[in-house]
Amino acid sequence: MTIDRHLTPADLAASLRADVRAGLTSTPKTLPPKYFYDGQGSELFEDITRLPEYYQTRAEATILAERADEIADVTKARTLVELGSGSSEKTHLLLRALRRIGSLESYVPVDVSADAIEWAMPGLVADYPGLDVHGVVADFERHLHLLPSDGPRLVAFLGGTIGNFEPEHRAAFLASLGETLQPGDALLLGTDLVKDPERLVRAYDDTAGVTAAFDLNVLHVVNRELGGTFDVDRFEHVAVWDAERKWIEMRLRSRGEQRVDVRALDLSVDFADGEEMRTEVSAKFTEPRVAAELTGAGLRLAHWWTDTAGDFALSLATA
Ligand code: AVJ
Repeated sequence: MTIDRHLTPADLAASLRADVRAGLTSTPKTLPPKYFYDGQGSELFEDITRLPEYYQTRAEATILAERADEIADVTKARTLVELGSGSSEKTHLLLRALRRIGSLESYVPVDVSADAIEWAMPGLVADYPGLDVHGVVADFERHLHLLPSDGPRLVAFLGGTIGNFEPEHRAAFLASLGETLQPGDALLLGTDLVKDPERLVRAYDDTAGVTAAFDLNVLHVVNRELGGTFDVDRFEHVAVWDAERKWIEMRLRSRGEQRVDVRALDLSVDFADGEEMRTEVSAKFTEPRVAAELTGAGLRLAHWWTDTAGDFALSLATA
């Protein structure tokens, strides 16, 4: 069990400062979704995954349960690299299937959070005797070339998180994956699919208000980490479907005119009454679009699997 660290706490603090400054001084104002996930935000996200309106996590788990053996047979992966949190039941489905066919030697969870990796590793080592668990603390948008390369590798990027990237950013990320993957390696990608806009909006604006609390939590993060003075009660959660760009946007709308200071940035920003700050985009896909974007990155869509309702897809792409 080893951990490579390509990001220090100081690096993370510096990106938070730069991102919050850039976002709050741009028009319209934005905050990047990656800062949702402090301890409280991660718990709220877990709660989201159990909401009746939020079908994605269940749909992806169903597909994976049905397809894990096939994925193992097709990839015969020696190394499973997982981009993003690596402690979920979905990871276990893949690990079990790859162990069953005897190909798997190492599991590489990659996350920006050292805590997330350190927390998950001992349990994985205990559950899979002999498996080399090799954590990597890294920004997988920048450090892909530093990942262990014992092939064949299966790189899993699940949960639909790729939907949080804006198009240019997503293209750059896929291109760098395309360059990193060697012949024989594969990418397993989870994407949420275009569907009835009303269902999509409900998935991001649930009746219990959990998603609203998750969205507002980013203001607590800025207050705590950067000495912000956001009055969280004076913002409200909004979810909007952008039919042209095919994405859900989460926003925080200012209730009334207000000034917010961010002391660590020496910054004051004014919000107009009703002004909306964008906190997340979550893009929704179709098969042709995923196929085209993979092709554009030098990858080939080899398998496309959905749940019966056609809500969510897992793609297996080869280098
Ligand atoms: C974890 C990024 C896939 O976009 O659906 C859930 C995050 N935001 N509810 C998503 C999220 C609001 C989620 N991802």
